[in-house]
Amino acid sequence: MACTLYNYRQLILLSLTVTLLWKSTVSVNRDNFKTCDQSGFCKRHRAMQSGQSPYVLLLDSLQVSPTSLSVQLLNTKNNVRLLLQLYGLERNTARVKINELEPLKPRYEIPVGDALVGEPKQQGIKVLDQSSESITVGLENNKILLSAKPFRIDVISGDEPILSINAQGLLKFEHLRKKEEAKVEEPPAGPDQGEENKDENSEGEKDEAKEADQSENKEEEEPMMWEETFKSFTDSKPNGPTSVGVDVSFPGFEHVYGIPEHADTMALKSTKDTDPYRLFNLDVFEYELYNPMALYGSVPLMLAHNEKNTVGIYWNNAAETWIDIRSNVADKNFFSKMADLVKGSTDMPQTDTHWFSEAGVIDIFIVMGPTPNDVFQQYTKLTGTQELPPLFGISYHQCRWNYNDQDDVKNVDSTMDEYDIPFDVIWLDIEHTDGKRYFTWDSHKFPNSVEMIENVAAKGRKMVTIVDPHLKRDDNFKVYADCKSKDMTVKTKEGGEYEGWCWPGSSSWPDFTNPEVRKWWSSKFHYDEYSGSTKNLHIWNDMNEPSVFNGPEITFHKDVVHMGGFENRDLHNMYGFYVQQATSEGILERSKNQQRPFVLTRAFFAGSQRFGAVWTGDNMGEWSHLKVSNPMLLSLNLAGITFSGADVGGFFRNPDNELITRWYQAGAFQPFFRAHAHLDTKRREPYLLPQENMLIIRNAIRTRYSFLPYWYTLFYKAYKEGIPVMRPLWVEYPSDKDTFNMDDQYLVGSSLLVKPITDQGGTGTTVYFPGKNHVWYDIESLQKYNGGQSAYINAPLAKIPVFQRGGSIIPRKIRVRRSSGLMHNDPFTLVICLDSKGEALGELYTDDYHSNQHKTGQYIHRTFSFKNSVLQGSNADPNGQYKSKEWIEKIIVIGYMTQPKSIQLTVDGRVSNLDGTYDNTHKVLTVRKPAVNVAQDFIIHVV
Ligand code: NBV
Repeated sequence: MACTLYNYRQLILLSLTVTLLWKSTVSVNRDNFKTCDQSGFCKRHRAMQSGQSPYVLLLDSLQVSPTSLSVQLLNTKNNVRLLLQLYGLERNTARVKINELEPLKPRYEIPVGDALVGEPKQQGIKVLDQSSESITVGLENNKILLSAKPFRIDVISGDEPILSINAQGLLKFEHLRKKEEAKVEEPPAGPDQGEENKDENSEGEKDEAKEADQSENKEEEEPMMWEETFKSFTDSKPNGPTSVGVDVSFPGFEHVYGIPEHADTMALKSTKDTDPYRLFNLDVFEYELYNPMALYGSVPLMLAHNEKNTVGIYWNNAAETWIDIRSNVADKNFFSKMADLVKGSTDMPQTDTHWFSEAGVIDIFIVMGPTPNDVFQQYTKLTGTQELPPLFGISYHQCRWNYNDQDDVKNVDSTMDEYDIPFDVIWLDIEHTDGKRYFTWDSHKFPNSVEMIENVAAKGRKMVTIVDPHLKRDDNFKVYADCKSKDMTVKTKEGGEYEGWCWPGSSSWPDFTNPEVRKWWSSKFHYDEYSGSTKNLHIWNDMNEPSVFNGPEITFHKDVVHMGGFENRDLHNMYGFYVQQATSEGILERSKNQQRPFVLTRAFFAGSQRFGAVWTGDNMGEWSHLKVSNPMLLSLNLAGITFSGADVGGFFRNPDNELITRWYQAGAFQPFFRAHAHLDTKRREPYLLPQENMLIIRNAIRTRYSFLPYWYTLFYKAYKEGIPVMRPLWVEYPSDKDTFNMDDQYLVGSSLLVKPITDQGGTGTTVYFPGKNHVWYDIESLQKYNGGQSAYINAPLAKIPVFQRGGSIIPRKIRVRRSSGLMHNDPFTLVICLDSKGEALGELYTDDYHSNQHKTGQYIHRTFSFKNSVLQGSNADPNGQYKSKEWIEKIIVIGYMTQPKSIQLTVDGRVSNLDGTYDNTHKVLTVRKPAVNVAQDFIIHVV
């Protein structure tokens, strides 16, 4: 009865607020989200005309230190001065920061240690040339030219410009001002300020200042500067206009990538006929595909790539940001393309981008490559690499909204076993709680959560519960009462507790931007605080954009106040980042920093990769959403967030048997692999499907498990070096133009080529095999394909087109068990695909798969090479000291052309003979039981 009553109340509470969200069964309710035209600052920046920059560098103010320079920038229209700082940073990276010289109060900057993992290491710069018009500095092999009038920055690599800032003259810096100052008719602040400046400044500056005084062009008051209304919401804008923006051009580049999260192609499109790409973390119900609307997370990192170079910029700003893109190639109309064809025009391609944020400062990191891997390393030096997940994290996850009670969990767990379908984690969504009070359990449905979790864990599995950041405003709810009494919630602009609506009804939100609040939140995961939890329980953060049902654009009002008096406007895109950070630190702390946490988040920002996994939110059980999952994940991977996935099966709607089967096949080759479904959908655990589909899905999951050693090694590389696990083809084949737009096939590491079937009724697909001298082998049929060409691959329902590169050695575990936890000590099979020279290389990383001891040397990193019929296993890293029970059970050499006479193993100087078989039809040599421990050096001679 209590339960019915509760549901009824809940229903009423939510019906008022959520109907809007729930009403649409077709697609996103666009009315809930701003267009550029409805956003004052977006409109103002977008309206700017190129070639009219009022900014000049005051070179007389130049100050140079060994690693940086600073120089003032004058806006000749309003006489406001900015300070530009240019830093040389390690690894071919530069930083350009522009702030007001004398802001009325400090403008928001993301604290160092948050998005940026630490203070970036500076590196020497050299002034190469200096005149009254420009200054040129050298940084490693690149030159950075700062021109004074009009102000622009050009980055030159060798002799070629690769990036320019303000070349279009779109720099706009809305200085902080008092409201009275800004009236249209008032005389500008210029003359007074000019007087002051005269005393302080040198000759050259006086001239500029004089020019500014004489300028007729006063900064005008424009609509929406001091207040903005969207639907029934008024944004009070107590600080008035505060936005910043500038253009960044990539001469020589036709392709740009990154800036997730958008449900769009991997190669970004011109926004000439659309809104700009928007970065503003939002809960977008039933999101639309192939448009630049904002989604749950934001990483303001853009990469530009051509046959010779890869460069990138990281826009270190957490406010709402829009990015316009223009391309002299894509934006050409039909007639000029025809004219080019006739003239044989060789116009250099160029992509022009225009970035603008509602608040903060301009803080651009230029990562200068020149290779894709250089860019990944440069960027992850700044924001951190992907934290190494525990092995269960990259295994298969079984989720739905909701597993109803303990019996349900037990049932799913045992039925998966009955059908021999491996899985590692079973998840509990919001219904497991006592009335959406996170950290609690519904005592009727989950009377003994510890027993439930430990039963699941007995098979090497884990559980995950959801913990959202909204707190039910109920004084009897411990977490809320504590948060309130400690005065830790986000505040209204008047200073009261901010209240909004979410799942529990009336809710408040802890101010996660405050490190003290994060510490407090972390403590809530300690075993004595989160009762009913155990070490085998991990966490899922949802709704952390944050989602506020009755807020503007379903999120916080922009004028809500965080620590230090900063508005949500200043830092909105960091909120979700902090939620995951605090959660992950809590899970880490509860084990006294011994165990790796697993935390999934929906909202994210640059650097979120340090705290766990990300998923692409509420997709739909439709073919188009399966298809878009690849470009969405590729964009995330390019932007450092490599541990990412999409709900397998699609969250909304009921996918048919074919779609869900194909989705599992795709998910099995994506980094984070979790099936999930909406509360209203039909149950769809794999064993509920017709046998044909169940068997295919089981096979896809088992294939994932067999490749776990390879995935784990790739995640280690991502953790160590920042190289993404899931890669566009151009990352490995940077000069192959044909790959620049490819986002329906991709590479896992450098050795697996994957092209999942994403079309209804698809029975085959054309696969492009990159690398002119490469060969590729179908992982099942072992059929060989030459690189540098496309081939049609038959792919009936049971087939996943996946190919191993000739020249690679992939470690696998062929004996798949119920969970990866039960496979920890199982032996490896080395699958060697030979290249055209009969050679191959590979590596393997292993450790205890769950603790942090790998950070103190408890790991093993091995390399394998096959050359001249000799396989050699050696240590890749002498610092790795882990004692593993794992051993090498089998070696399969594909593409070995002659039947061998004998196979000899040498370990520690001792020689023994090994058994082998040879399949002459497929040219496959199988070597049995070398039985060497994974940490041992060995040599195998095939004679
Ligand atoms: O917690 C319920 C769901 C969750 O299952 C989903 O994965 C999240 O993206 N959550 C959103 C809230 C409700 C969405 C309609």
